[in-house]
Amino acid sequence: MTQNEAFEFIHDDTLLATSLWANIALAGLAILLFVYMGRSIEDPRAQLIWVATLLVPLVSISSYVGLTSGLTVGFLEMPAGHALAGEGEIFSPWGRYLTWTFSTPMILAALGLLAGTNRAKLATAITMDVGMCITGLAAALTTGSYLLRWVFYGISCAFFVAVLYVLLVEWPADAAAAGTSEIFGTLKVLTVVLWLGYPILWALGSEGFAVLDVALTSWGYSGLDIFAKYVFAFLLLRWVAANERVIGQTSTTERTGASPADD
Ligand code: RET
Repeated sequence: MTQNEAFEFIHDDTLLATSLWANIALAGLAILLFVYMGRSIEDPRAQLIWVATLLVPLVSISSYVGLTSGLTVGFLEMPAGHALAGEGEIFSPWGRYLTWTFSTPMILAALGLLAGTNRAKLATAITMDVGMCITGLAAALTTGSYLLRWVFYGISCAFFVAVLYVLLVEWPADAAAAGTSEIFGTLKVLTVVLWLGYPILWALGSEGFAVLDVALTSWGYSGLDIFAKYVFAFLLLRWVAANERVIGQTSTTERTGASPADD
């Protein structure tokens, strides 16, 4: 199928098209709002959190323009065993899974910095997260074997468990030491609950058991994205802009804490 045909396929289906355009509009608004909200942040660590947060809607708008234009979607024949096997070529918005590789590490970087964590834990969370996204992409694109689609799904879930562990066990303790427990706690719950929705939706959607059709699956992701990206980022940024000094102190504590000269 040509890109032009893909573009027409998307725009012939109002529900599908609006699920994509709604996010382009919201990401655009979020970018303007976040630039405005961060305009007077001066502490370098708070600025880093701000940049990571701003990258979330920036990646998102690029991702959704890719999907809407037909550039990052494909049409795949599902293997025997899949609910849609033999039904012709099935719409696959693989660009979503690809761009999560860039957006979700930004979310984790912002959260990790907020918790005042160290580089080892930050690197662990981010690399495991990238593993999750890439193997999720592989699951969506595998058409040779139905079983292997789910094997990739399982591998992706294993990476996800590592991310959840850092979020639920390691970073709450770091945030307590950094004095950012309250906001971290709120954002942690929001993140964990919403992120769990993605693998559930994948399993129920057209890539998995196909209980939901293509347009509903797409709206599912778009809805999760609205909360996991824009609402999440807004709450984080509002707090950072108002509590820059707490973040500044976090970096000082970490530096002194890590210095061997202290012992
Ligand atoms: C997949 C399918 C394979 C198993 C797992 C998944 C998890 C995806 C997640 C995505 C989060 C995306 C966000 C995007 C915002 O930009 C790939 C669906 C575990 C957790 C928050």
